[in-house]
Amino acid sequence: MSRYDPAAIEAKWQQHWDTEEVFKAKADPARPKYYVLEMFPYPSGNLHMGHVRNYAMGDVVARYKAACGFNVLHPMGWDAFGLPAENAAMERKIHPGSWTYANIANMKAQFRSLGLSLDWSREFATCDPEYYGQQQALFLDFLEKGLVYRKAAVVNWDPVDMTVLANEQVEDGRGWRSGALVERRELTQWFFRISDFSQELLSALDGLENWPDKVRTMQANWIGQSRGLRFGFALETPAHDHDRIEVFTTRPDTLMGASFVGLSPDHPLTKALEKDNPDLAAFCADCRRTGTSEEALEKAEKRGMDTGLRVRHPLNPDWHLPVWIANFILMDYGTGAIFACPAHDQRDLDFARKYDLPVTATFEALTDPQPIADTALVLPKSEKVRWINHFTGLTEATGDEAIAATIAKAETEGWGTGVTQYRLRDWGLSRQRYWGCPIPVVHCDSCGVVPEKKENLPVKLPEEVSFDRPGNPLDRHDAWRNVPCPACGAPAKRETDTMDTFVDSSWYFARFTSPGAATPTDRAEADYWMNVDQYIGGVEHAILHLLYSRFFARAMAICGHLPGTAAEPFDALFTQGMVTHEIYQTRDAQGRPVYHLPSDVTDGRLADGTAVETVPSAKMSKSKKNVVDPVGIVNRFGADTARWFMLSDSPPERDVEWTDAGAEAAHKHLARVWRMASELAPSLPQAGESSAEAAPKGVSDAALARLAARTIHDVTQGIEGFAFNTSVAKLYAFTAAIQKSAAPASDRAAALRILARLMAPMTPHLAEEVWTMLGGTGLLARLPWPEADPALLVDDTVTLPIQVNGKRRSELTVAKDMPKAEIEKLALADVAVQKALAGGAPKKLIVVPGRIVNVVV
Ligand code: ANZ
Ligand code: ZN
Repeated sequence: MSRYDPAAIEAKWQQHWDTEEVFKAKADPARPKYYVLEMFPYPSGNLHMGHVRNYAMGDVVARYKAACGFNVLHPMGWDAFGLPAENAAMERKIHPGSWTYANIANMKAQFRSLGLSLDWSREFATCDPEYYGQQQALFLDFLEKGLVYRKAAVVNWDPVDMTVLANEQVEDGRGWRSGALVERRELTQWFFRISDFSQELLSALDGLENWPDKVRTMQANWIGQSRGLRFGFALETPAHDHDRIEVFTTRPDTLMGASFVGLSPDHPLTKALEKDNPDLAAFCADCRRTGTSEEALEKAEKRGMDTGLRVRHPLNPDWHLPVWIANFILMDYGTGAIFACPAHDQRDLDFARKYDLPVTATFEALTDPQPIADTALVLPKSEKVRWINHFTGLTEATGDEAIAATIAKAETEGWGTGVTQYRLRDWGLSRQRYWGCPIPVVHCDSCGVVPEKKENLPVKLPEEVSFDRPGNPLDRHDAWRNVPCPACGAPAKRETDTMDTFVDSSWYFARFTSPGAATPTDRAEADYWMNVDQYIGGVEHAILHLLYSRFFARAMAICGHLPGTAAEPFDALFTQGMVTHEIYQTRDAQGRPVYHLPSDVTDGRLADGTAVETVPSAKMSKSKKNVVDPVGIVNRFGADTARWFMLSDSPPERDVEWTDAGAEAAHKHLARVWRMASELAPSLPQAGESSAEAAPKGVSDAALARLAARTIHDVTQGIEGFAFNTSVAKLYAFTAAIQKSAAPASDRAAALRILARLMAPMTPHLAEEVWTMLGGTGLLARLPWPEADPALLVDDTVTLPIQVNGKRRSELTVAKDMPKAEIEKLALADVAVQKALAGGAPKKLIVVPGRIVNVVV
């Protein structure tokens, strides 16, 4: 070989690793384990650069930890259920399964070309019946423990996709995929009881020290703890079996500013009233046309309707308040009813102004108090304010003090209770789709909902289905639906809802510990491999996926499928930045952007000379034509270049911009490393450094040995600290120094062998090649991590500035223990000093050892 040929090199080493099963993990209680996991991909069909970056990072960690002596588990699989497969089925008339598995085959080949140190023997797709059958077993265990249940609930209904959407799948009141306006419907759905774990999921965040703070904060906000008061307003005259309205408030201190009591359109009392009030029924029907999310309700215009009912204020039975239905009140938060204090809550104020309801302030600012106009006086709870006739007798106090005093009063007098409320709601998992894990229950007319027998699992999806109509094909698949009841044997019907795909990804990490087990996990394997030591993925999963996984780990522990110590399944989490690329655009006659492929742009112009605008560092997106295809890059430069560049330019947590120039520079560098090795190789005695030796040897040149030690140290620190870009920078510098070194060939070869070992986590193929070319034996992938000789890390030189007549003119790097006389000699020989002396002798020459040299001329 006369030039760097990544295609040949990479195929060769991938083959070696494969045949020697280097990355196959086996539990071994005698060895410390390390489980590194990157979030598994959705098999869309092709890898994108974001994947390459994500998996390159994971691979650095996996290979490094293996070299450090850990028994590493580094698995990969496919998050394979979900809507795109059904959409493809509809568009292309092909079965979702065929589409999915074809994509997996394609992507797997792309994965393999990257040379990742993955244990493919553990691979699974979540749409494999072996996987989802175990998920059904989990579901039945959860059912037995009361961790999953059925209830009627108001849901977001996507009328085009004909499915229920989670709140976060509703964007601006529209379905995230269909774009259709979402409606509210009441359906009986399955729910995981995640809200029972709110407190626990919140407080355990404190222990996750190796998670990014921003992720912990996002989770905490999502769980949304509020402390407040729960109490009731007595109805003046009972209506439809209701004699009081329970409310939840976080500001009980403002009770004297109550203006009205508000009910959600979905409140049971509202529903009772609707029956004999057609106007109210019409109003509520209208309200239900918006989504259920807080965001949707927040944005909608405030609307309401007076029910005509009146309630008594708990502090004064003669004080009567009207009861309104208001569209901004959620049914599944608190009690679905509120008391409104317009003076101190903006939503209430907007509402009160619109319907001309009273606005009564209960406190005012200490300095320069203003009357309430169109802006509510919402003060932070910790600020001191002046209270107006407060029923607890407070005058100047903070909101927190007033809240505490109010709750205490309510509890002593017995009309209310202090409570902690969470925003987190139970997780609705029912989806009316085909391409998901069937919920393993049967509906029987006499027995009700009957769990499928475990020996009948997996409940497999039927193969022959049609997607020619919207809705769930399982609903119209009679052969599949009609089954005998598992309890009484009478004709019954299968549940046709399938599980939310978030379920599939909430426990895959546990399944990887024993992917073939006949139960969800093999406890010995799970006990050995759990927890995931390092989890790596995109920040877009910072909330739901991680929260659901944390819930699942707890629920699985309750059912005995995981040890209790795995309740927090991910010891450390790293969220990487995006891969971006410039956008090239021109404008059409209307001024709208027209996008151009990078390949059509040369020096900022199109072929016809039109100048293009450049948008820097934009997220890659097909519609903007700024996507770089990893396959093309690997074909052109090799996987090592793609990996090296993805790791080199930015800190891993930040975005990195893909540029052609950057990729070319990375490639050139790797080619240089290869060339240096190939030039040195012939001159070496083929003695061989064996892979059994841990410590690098052979660099006798003092400067090179020192730099090698320093590089080992710094690269190691970079990897340990997830600062791969700094490791790469040190490797660049080390390469340049070896190239420039005048040390004997054997020294430079030894230095290059160290370089290869340090590069192995990043560019594993080239590293193996260089190692072998320079006489290393065995696979680098099995070689221990080099250790720096601590003696060589001690810096024993010092740099002294040289001042001439008080001005810094030069500097001198000398050994720390160099005698004064020698330093004087060197200083006088300095070019700048000679120039200043102009042939004469200095008036004075002062050497302050370790600090400075002063010359007076
Ligand atoms: C009276 C009040 C006075 C309130 C005031 C706020 C300010 P967080 O902090 O988010 O928990 N609320 C209660 N249940 C609701 C529901 N189901 N839908 C919509 N709003 C609801 O919010 C709690 C506050 O939001 C509660 O405190 C209640 O209004 C409202 F100056 O009660 B407050
Ligand atoms: Zn039955």
